Amino acid sequence: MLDLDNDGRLSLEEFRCAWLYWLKQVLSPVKALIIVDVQNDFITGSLALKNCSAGQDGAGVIPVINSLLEQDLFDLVIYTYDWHPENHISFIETVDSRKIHPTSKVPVLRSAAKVQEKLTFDIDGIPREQILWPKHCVQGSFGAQLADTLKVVPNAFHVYKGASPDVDSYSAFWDNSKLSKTNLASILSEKNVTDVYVCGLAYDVCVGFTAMDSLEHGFRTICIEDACRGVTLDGISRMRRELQKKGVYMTMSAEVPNLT
Ligand code: VGL
Ligand code: ZN
Repeated sequence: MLDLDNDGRLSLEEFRCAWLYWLKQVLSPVKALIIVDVQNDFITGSLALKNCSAGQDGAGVIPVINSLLEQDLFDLVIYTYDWHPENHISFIETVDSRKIHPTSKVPVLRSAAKVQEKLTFDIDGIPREQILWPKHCVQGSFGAQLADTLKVVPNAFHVYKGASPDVDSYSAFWDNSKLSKTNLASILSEKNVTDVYVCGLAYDVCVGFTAMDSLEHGFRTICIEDACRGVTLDGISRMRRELQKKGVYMTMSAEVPNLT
């Protein structure tokens, strides 16, 4: 990858790239764990993963994550929250109150819209695609709280996403239309993080998109697979393949202590 000049010397620019992309990671890794959306609604509430087609129990991630936290393997821990207002664009219950864009495959009867159906809404004249979900993680509700058996470490950061009514946010870095950023990237760069470990709910939605954006921000990104649960089996395997293709490392929690 290094392109040495004719004398075999490394230019400053090449060194800068080498430092940024791998030397820093190897010589002084700073590890962050991002615990994505381990909230009641994905475990026992309106979007309980065990009722979704993969039939996975969201609560299964809790002992795995708690054990990772007890081993004190990370320099920084971040808890993310899906954090929606009452009239959020993703809620199937409020479809009727929204304007559909002409390019949308509008269901004949809007009230017959289905969960996980993709509609195109009209947001100030601009089409915006959105997958519908049952109302979940409403700001301040019980469903939006972290599962109470999840260990919360002191000095952790708490990042909230999806708070704007008209745009969803699967990634904890950006909303789905990249209109605005959360404070996650600045937390990670302020703390000089090099390695981002991701886990939580749901593998094929918020964990996956957070991992992709982590990679895009230049962090070495590692997905702890046994600390994730997903919505659909097909979605999980597609997300897994996509993440691996892009360069996200896949690991299991037992291996994490052996990684740099
Ligand atoms: C999520 C569906 C809708 C998630 C959030 O956290 O994975 N999934 N909103
Ligand atoms: Zn959501």
